[in-house]
Amino acid sequence: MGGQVTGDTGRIPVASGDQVTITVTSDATDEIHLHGYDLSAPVGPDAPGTLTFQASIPGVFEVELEELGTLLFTLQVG
Ligand SMILES: [Cu+2]
Repeated sequence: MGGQVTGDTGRIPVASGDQVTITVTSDATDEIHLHGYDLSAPVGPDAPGTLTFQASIPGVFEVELEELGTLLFTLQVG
């Protein structure tokens, strides 16, 4: 929002094998990108972006707004 990241930031832990849903809202049109899993979804003022997946790859992965190159948070699996 206004170029700032709000809400859950930092490192978010989930258990390996969990079903995970990431929802991002943004006042700018961009794309959510989860590194490692290489999943992406569009996000913008009209609709939130959502990624749903099984956390099958252990590790620490960045979730960013791809166009802006803005780090939203890191996902810790395992
Ligand atoms: Cu990326």
